[in-house]
Amino acid sequence: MTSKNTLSFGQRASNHPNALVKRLFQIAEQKKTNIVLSADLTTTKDLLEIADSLGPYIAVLKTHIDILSDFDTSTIQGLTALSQKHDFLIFEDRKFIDIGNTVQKQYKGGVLRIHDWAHIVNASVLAGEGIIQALDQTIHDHAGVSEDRAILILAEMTSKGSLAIGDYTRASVEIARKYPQTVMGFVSTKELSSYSSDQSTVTADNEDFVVFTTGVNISSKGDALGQQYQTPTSAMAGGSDFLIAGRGIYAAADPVAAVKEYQAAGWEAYEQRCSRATSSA
Ligand code: 5BU
Repeated sequence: MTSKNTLSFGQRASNHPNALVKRLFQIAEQKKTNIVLSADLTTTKDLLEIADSLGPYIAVLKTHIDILSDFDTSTIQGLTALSQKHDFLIFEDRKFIDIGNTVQKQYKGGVLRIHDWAHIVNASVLAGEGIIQALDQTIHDHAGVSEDRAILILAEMTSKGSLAIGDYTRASVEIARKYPQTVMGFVSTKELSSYSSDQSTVTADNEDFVVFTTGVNISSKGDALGQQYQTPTSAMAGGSDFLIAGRGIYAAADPVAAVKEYQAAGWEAYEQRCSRATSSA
């Protein structure tokens, strides 16, 4: 199987079976951005302010909704309104990691009601396939919004000493292949379509997983707690599609200037990849 990621987002949108992925590719093409802002702010006011000022330059806003000190319904109303105003998707970086039955309750219910508002969520397959089955079932149970919801499997992590490697990463790919309607791709440091230990699970011709790469920073190599960064250019060279950046953007002296710099770097690398593929075809 060859990766589809040398095609343009527009081409991938027209062939893609998943409605939310089509929409994501269309947003990226229209706004000329493959930036996912990791908006790790801890009050609703700060979160909504940064989402409003940087919204025009991003394709997706990634949240950690449980780090807010004042979460309430106005948080979600505000985020949803800004997602419509600026045309970005919302990705709750919840990293579900429990038995399926518990995860369904965490996804649908509780105070956070994540399924109501997050277009994208992510999950680890450490506990096995049941977790993806559970999320997939919840999405399918909600006809009407189901075409607006998708899952990323957390196939690798950026932190030093991460154990999300090797067999774990291969299992992530194999499980993803079984849920093409709801698993849109991976959070990983690179493109993973060649990862598989089991040839029987391979490989529909139209398979086109979307790769979200976190740990992206233009000016830092890491932090004091094990985070490891790569640049937008190196992430794109590894086959990433969407670049997740947090402190490199929102903690910059001028976040609007910073997001524009990340947007330009990510988009230039994307266009170069497409044009290299065209000229070698
Ligand atoms: P930063 O400020 O760009 O370092 O923030 C990175 C964000 O991405 C932060 O919200 C993390 O929780 C998230 N993250 C990560 O850093 N590494 C990973 O492997 C995964 C998520 Br999965």
